Amino acid sequence: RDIGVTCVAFSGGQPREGVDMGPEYVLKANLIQQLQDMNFNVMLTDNKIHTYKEFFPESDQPIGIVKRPRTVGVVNKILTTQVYSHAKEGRLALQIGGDHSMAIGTISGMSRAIKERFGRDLKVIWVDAHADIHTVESTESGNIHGMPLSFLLGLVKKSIEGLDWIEPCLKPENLTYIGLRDVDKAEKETLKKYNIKAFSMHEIDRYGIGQVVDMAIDYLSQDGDGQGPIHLSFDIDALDPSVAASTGTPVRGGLTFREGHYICEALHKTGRLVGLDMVEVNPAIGNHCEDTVTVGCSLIRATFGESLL
Ligand code: DIR
Ligand code: MN
Ligand code: MN
Ligand code: MN
Repeated sequence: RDIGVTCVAFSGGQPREGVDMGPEYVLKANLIQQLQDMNFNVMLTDNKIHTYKEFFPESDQPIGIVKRPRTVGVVNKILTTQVYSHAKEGRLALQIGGDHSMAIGTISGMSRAIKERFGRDLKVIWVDAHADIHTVESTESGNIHGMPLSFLLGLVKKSIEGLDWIEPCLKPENLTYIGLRDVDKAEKETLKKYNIKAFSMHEIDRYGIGQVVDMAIDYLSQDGDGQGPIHLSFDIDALDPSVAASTGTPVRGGLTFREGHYICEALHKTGRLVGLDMVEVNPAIGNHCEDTVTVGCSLIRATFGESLL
């Protein structure tokens, strides 16, 4: 099979420098060769990692407290087209980040391609310590990496400059979270209001990761033939900081190494995965960033079917 790989060397959705170096480190850790060794035909979107530096104009002043809306908007517009191009040709789409604001583009592009190819709605599994569902009105930090889902779900009625092109493309019933443990008050209200399925660390403790992933997949299998395409958006901060320390907003009490991999392996087994975002790897944080980079590579391989036996 073919994999289209898009590097998103972008940090504008949050304040910490270094997350834009995620793709460079992941590629240096030999990911492309590893995927080729798994017999994938790998196609890179760009020969050279695009830094997006030209899209950080001084003029991109905050709107309210929302930071860099135009920059995040233009980068995600490009990303939408890139992911769409891979997915409409039937390639698996791998996006390496970069901060999680990039999911605006990856899921916009993927859902458009899936709609055109199969006439169906995309389903999303969001693995994260955070819910990333703040609106431009409810955000406390102003960082757009905490808001991508509110745009994709169309929760924001009035548009803001730079982000007004985003079309709602995800239905609340097609979204499921795994790994949550740092959800802000307004986000909790949104999850309740829209009845969004979420398996927090509490449910993982209660049922074990095996049952949680089964329940997540069952939940996303209730329409049509029960085989709707799934996109996995994996924020590395879902893992416990003892496993993945090099990330901008670590939260203790996270997924173990195996729990993270199990999610990827089980989703691979469904045969329904069409895309993967691996985001928030920040090589500038911590003393052993190669450890987090290595875990990121290994989660990617697990998602694309690397087997243990
Ligand atoms: C917090 C932290 N909820 C915010 N969010 C994220 O800034 O809105 N950290 N996504 O990774
Ligand atoms: Mn997070
Ligand atoms: Mn996130
Ligand atoms: Mn080390």
